[in-house]
Amino acid sequence: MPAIKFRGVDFIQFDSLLNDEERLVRDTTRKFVEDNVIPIIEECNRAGRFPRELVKPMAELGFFGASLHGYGCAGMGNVEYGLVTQELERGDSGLRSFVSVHSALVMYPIYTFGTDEQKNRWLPAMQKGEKLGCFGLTEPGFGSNPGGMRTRARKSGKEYVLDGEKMWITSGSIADVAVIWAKVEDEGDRIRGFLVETDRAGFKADDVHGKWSLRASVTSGLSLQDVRVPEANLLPGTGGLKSPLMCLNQARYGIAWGAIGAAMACYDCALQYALLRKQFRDQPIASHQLVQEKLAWMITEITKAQLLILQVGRLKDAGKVEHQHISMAKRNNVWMALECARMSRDILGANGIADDYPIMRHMMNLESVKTYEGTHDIHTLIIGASVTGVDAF
Ligand code: TGC
Ligand code: FAD
Repeated sequence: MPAIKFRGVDFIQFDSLLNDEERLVRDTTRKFVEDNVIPIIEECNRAGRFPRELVKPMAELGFFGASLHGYGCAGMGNVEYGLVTQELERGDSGLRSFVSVHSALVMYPIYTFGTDEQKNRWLPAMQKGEKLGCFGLTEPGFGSNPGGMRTRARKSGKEYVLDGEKMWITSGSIADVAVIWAKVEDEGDRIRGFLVETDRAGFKADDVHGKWSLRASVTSGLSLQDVRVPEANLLPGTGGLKSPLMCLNQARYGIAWGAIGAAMACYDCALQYALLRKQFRDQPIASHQLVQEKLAWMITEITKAQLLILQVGRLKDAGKVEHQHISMAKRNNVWMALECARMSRDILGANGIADDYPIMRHMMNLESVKTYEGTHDIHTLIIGASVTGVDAF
């Protein structure tokens, strides 16, 4: 089989719904991925290696904090930002994950909840990729229910002392700063966010090994034992679970676009393969109705997913988006992408399990994407609560 090269996916002239800047950002990111990610990603995936050499070029293209204004950030619209994550995830979910966490879960809370001093210290350096961030919400015992967290902060003179464990933290061991969510004992256990430099005494990050998913992304457990930070490290605008959930809205939005990228990679690969691969009477497998049914399902679902997230993006630009809209897009688009990966893998037969093709890697990555940032079922319940007015958590 000749090598299969991605050709882009657009069934209903979706491009005509984008403006010139949006198409330009999409095309620039696509070229970056084609030139820099595709040639190395299978090796990174095999080796379990995060391609750190891509951090600087991604910074130069304005991918970090892309939708923020000032501090050297690109000030992109939400659809432009989404198209960046779509293209990055067409390369690999792990790379998109790195950008999502750095931008939406670390730069965004500093930008939204931080002091001028915190913003000036961290945002320009993070935009340039000179400093990296991670986001510590999940704990070993509290994933879907972060409000149960055990991590505590207590005031001691002009410092806070943090104690606790965080688990499954993307970029944990490569980060310079961690946004740590903790209950503040002196404030009746109110949840607040802290900027914790990762070289502080008592802070430790240990990587999770043996992952079959997101192998090109670093995932760590964090331990904080009597970690002292100055009171100036508290993010003053944070207060309650609502604050980390506001960050999650930003990241979930990017994931809903990103999943389309992974689906497109799988679908386009399967389509090209089906036209080349011959079985029975020397005919391509694309000529069989059962194969066409799979391709038709995939292109229909990809197209519906594009329209859903585009509308959510337009609402976000207009300041009208609600978190349940983002939940619907994250839930639907990641499910859709995982189904596309499974169908595409099937179309490639035995070749589908080998890393000569990107499909199995995307499928394994998407298993994590289905779980993180709110599991599929948690988003079902968020939508359910929105339409019924009744919480079923
Ligand atoms: P609940 O009582 O419903 O809400 C607490 C307060 O927050 C408000 N709220 C939100 N605000 C903004 N955005 C949202 N999405 C919000 N959802 C709820 C809510 O109105 C309330 O406000 P107030 O003023 O009344 O205090 O909280 P709950 O404890 O019942 O939990 C709700 C639930 C289950 C939906 C929530 O905890 C949840 O979303 N759980 C999933 C956890 C999760 O997504 N974790 C992600 C960790 S980070 C990660 O996975 C990074 S992966 C790497 C990558 O991105 O690539
Ligand atoms: P659980 O909450 O234990 O859920 C297990 C199962 O029970 C799921 O199917 C879930 O849907 C179901 N369930 C739970 N509650 C209910 C309910 N009320 N009703 C019905 N079903 C329910 N977290 C961070 O803070 N920062 C990160 O950077 C980060 N990166 C991650 C990277 C990777 C690769 C992974 C896999 C996870 C990452 N996470 C991160 C953690 C992620 O957000 C959690 O894994 C996720 O929120 C789910 O929590 P859990 O794994 O503890 O599963």
